[in-house]
Amino acid sequence: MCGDCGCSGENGSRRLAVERDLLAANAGAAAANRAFFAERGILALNLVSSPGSGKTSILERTIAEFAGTVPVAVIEGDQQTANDAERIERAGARAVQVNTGSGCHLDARMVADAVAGLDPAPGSVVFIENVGNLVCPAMFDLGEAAKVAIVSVTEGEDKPEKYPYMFRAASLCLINKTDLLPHLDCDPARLRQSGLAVNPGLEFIELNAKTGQGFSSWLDWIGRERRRVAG
Ligand SMILES: Nc1nc2c(ncn2[C@@H]2O[C@H](COP(=O)(O)OP(=O)(O)OP(=O)(O)O)[C@@H](O)[C@H]2O)c(=O)[nH]1
Ligand SMILES: [Mg+2]
Repeated sequence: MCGDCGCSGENGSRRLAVERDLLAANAGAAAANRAFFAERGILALNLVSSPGSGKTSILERTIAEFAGTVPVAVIEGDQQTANDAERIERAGARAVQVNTGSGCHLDARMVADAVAGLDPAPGSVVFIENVGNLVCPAMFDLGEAAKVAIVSVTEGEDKPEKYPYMFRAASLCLINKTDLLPHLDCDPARLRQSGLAVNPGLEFIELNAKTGQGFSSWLDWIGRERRRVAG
């Protein structure tokens, strides 16, 4: 069970009350974040996945593809280290690292603080790389326009059905590391079926951050979402 986020939900009425208060406070902060992004025409995307599925690698390549055309800022969530924020800055975008310590997810207040530091430009894209965890980040609205779930082909085809809350909360699923498919038994079609079983509206893009295959579809998806938030 989660040590500190209160997202488990089955340990008696006191725990349920704490959990309710926590999620209510988070919902207020998330609504304020969403209003901030909407006023400025900013697209905020919350990238969620298990550890190591390739969130930062996808962001590094996305930043390179957008260089000079789309302003990008990144909020990096990890329990410890500034490794990912340093990678993002080397890739050419501004980044703020949030260390959650024993915490297993970002919450909306952490994002509000990080956004205040970043002061993202109107019309920009703000990527929020959540802590690698397929459970708790599903419960926390950060004020994003959409959650993007990333699953790599090395993780197995049944992840969506095993972690349904995450894949239900997501609008898009990026199937990453497709360059490794020749070495694996994974069938991306079965992975899609697993995702659709828990979320019939889920969209999918197969890509890999190694060679960039599939990135044009991902960049098109972001472009579509940017036009949507711009009204
Ligand atoms: N072959 C291959 N390796 C990849 C791909 N994407 C990422 N990797 C590798 O996977 C490992 C983890 O990548 P990261 O981008 O750090 O993953 P992450 O999801 O940001 O990890 P955390 O932030 O620790 O949860 C690294 O060794 C990457 O080089 C890919 O498309 N193909
Ligand atoms: Mg990372």
